Amino acid sequence: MREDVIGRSRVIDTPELEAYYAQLGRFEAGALWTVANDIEPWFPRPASVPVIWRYRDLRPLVRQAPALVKPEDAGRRVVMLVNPKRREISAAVGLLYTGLQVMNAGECASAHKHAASALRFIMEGSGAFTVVDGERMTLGARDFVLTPVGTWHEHGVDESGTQCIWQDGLDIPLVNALDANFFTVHPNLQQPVTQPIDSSYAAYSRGFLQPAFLRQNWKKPYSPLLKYPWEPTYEALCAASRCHEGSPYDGILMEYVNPITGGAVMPTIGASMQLLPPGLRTRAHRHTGSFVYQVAKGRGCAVIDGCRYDFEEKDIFALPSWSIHEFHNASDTDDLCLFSFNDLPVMRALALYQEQAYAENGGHQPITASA
Ligand code: GTQ
Repeated sequence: MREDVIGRSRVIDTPELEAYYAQLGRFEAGALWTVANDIEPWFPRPASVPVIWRYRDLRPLVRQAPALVKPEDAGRRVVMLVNPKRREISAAVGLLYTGLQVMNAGECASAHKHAASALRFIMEGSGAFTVVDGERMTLGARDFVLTPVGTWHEHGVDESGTQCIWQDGLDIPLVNALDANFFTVHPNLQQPVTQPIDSSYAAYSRGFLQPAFLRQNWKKPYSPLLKYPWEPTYEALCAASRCHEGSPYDGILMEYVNPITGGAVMPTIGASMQLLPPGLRTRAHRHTGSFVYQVAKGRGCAVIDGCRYDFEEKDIFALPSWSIHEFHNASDTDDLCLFSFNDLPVMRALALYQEQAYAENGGHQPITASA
């Protein structure tokens, strides 16, 4: 769209200019003023749109996958969640990927590593495990686990377990946008377990106590703690909510952190769990950064750029950068907990983080449509 503002491109094309553009094109060149207003928007204009993926729609299809493909043939048997405006890069929102992985009892995927960083949030089933650089972790519903950049990892379910479904979150589109992705299959397809089960959790799980014998040796750019189980997470949220109001925009939001730095769990991906007490409606705001949410507990709605998205437990939704959003716990009796992961570590490292409160209507935005 043509803008008529001094300081912006406002050239009116003529046949002479069109001919000039054609000449430039012959030499892989172009006139900046033909695209300047598009490539330098006044504020972020995300390609991604808000999307909600309802678990009741997807669960039967995810559960169908094991009858159709074997994990050893699929590599990873995953139903990916794709933003309709980001199909060409398989992103859920911005430069973040997400998918639902399903594994039957007794199945295990081959070990591999990649430059992309990954996380899992367990949705259902028992007996799931993941092995990361020789450490085997047992996983239950709503546990959060990291498989950071460059780590050998594989996932499976014990013979004695049940079919498991978990959400994968990765920065694949980001790493590909930077032309920096590598992928290696483990030479033995399975890696040896070299440490006691859940050993990083044993050492690092009490944030206010740090293992002095370990932390001085930790030089990696991600958290040495790889598993963040649900029970202590929920306990911490409930304890904080008894004493604090929380943020007007996010309620009682707790970031999963690298216990050594207090910063994000991985260099490119941050993650949080937030509690919104019964009936709470947050104020609207917007900020840079793309977010993928999963409803860990309860039900409610998000209002994103005026459109209302009602959600239930295990639904997943995408919040594009700079979209005005607010949350509402629809229950008067039950907590609402939202798990989310995001690209905030990238935004912050590149000095691109911006935040703005929505000022009208007591901080709430008008709802113009329902998804
Ligand atoms: O398990 O590392 O959903 O590499 C997509 C790509 C999971 C994984 C996905 C992956 C993985």
